[in-house]
Amino acid sequence: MKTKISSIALSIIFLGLADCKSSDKDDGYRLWLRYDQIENESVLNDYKQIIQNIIVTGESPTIFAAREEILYGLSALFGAEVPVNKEVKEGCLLIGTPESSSVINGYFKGDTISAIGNEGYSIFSTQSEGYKITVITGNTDVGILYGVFHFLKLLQTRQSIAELNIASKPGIQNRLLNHWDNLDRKVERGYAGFSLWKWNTLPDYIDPRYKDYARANASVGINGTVLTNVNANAQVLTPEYLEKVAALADVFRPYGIRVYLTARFSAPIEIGGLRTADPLQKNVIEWWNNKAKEIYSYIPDFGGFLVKANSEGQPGPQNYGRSHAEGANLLARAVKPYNGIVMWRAFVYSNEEPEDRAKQAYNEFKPLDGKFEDNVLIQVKNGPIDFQPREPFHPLFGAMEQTPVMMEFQVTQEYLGQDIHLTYLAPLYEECLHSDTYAKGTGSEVFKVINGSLFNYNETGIAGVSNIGDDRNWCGHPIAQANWYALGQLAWDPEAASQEIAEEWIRMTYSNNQEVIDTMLKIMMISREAGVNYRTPLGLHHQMAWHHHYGPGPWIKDKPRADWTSAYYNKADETGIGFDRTKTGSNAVSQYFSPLTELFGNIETCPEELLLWFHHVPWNYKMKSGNTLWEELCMKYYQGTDQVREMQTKWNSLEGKIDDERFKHVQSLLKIQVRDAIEWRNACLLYYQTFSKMPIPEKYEQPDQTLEYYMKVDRKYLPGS
Ligand code: GCW
Repeated sequence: MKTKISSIALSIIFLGLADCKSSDKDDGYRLWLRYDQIENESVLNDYKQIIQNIIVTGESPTIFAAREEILYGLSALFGAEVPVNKEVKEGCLLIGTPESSSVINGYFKGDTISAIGNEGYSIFSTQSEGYKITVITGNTDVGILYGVFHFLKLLQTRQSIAELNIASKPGIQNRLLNHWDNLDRKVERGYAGFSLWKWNTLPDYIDPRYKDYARANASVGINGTVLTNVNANAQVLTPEYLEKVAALADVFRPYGIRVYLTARFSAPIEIGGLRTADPLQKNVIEWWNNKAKEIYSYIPDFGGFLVKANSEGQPGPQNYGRSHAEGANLLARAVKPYNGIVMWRAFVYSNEEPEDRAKQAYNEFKPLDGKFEDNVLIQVKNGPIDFQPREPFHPLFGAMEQTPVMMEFQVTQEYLGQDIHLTYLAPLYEECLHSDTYAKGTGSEVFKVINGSLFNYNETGIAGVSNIGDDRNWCGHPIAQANWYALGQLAWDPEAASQEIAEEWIRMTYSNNQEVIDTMLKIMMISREAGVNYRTPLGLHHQMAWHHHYGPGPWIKDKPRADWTSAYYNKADETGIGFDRTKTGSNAVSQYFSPLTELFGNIETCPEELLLWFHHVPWNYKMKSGNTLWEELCMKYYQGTDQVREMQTKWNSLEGKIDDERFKHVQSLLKIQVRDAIEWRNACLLYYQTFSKMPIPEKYEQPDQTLEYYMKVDRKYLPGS
């Protein structure tokens, strides 16, 4: 799928020289599209030698967007305007499709450019009539826009542009953000302010930010956005709102971004005046068909629907005794004439069933494989519970041969410190994407499921639950921008390495100074593991406080639903701790392919990082290190707090090397994170200790508060819940 030839590691030529003075202020608004002037004279001169003038051919809103970006980006980076030419001369940056430029056409002799499809691009250095030139091309205008962003990235990350030969195309078709944004602008699990969408002033007022949002997404290849919360409100499907949605779609369209909406299954009742939403009833079918027609009259390239049905109180086909397939197909048929898709979420677990929650989605959907219309994708969270700091991959990846399964990652940090803790999530994404499902033997990794190559899916997709709000810096925590960036990069190339993505992002967003890069890389690359260690090491999960999910709450029990409590998941008692998902327990291991069933199912071979996910383990069980389980648990929790302190020390060393504004912001947040990590560690260990009855080894700093103290911590009014 991927034919990317440039490698940041290979072609970095210019290192050193900080681009930022410590007195600089940067509020983070520009994200990774800062285009600060290149300060290193020799680098700048080399670039200016190669790019002396520009030609952009073609006429379309997308080409205009590409032209605006390249002119703005280059003049900002160069500190001088680059002249726009009509004819090719020495040092020309020639941009266009083979159709719009006869010179470019000459290189491809009338053929479309194979290997880059209809969204990819090619960037190459070449000669035209004796002049050295650089070409950015694609088969489509949006391919060119992506190429322009890639080219600007080369300059922003100070790579050589002398001998370019780059071809790149996306590995996944539908690359989306999911906004859990409500119509009152509150964002479910959103921590970066209110929703960007100002429904009350749309469609008349177009906030300039909408365009910057589109630019940022296009720069990482995101081509779709679901505007509304999966806990859906049917009102968004009324004409009053469709007009507003259409206005947003108009802003996003030049940037290759389609809009999607969440469909509330009971909409025919709530806004249509019907008595039922039964998917097999004629009037319900008609209602959705008409609704789709109406939506497309407002938004001709509307992407389709995302649906959460029969999950956590949302209505769905099962209310009428119908299956998920019958529900999904109803909507799929309605949007099919217009090339729309339906993304039907597999995040379901029943109120009534006593079955292990981790097993329920598979049990529900596996029997429906092959029963869906061909424009339905099943959207599956990365793990079988719910975006925990660490989960094994969801067993539905690999289980659905005939129905496309798409990925849902959470970019917003619901369980990983929200907008306060520094957590770079790409290592989590990478771990999941590279997990081998063994669906067709060794080498059946999750990324091959979602890029469609394993089962030849006709549609492929990936979605990230957005962490964006109207905070000036978009994502709350300054480093959280990296998670938005990484989601886009992995959607484009699901095999990309999290560390390379981080390096690019640091270079563009902070500095090309090697010391800054090295330091920030170390902090970012350890941050997710640190977060696992101080919250839920060794496969523990769902130990967070009730409702807001921010702090610790391993003692949570006796709530209306057992599977919303921590005790349900830790199963801590005098004999040990952990959830038995082997044959003697819930047998969730049987949902995986062999050899994983056996590997996970055997306490001796189960990876220790998932041990308590799959096993109830005695407190004095001997771990590979020689420690007992209790000692190992203590060791991990203390390692977690040490790692955060290490992150803090490293960050402090950046003072004066990056701008003061963001330096101080992260510095302050890290102080809170250290405090919180200690709270997590102490609270969890003190609680588990009531069962293990073993001491926290003396070599560790002992908790300075009692369990009762931690149990009384009551955070009120946290955002997002
Ligand atoms: O992660 C959980 C959240 C809910 C969310 C749900 C889901 C939108 O706590 O707030 O609801 O999952 O993914 O549907």
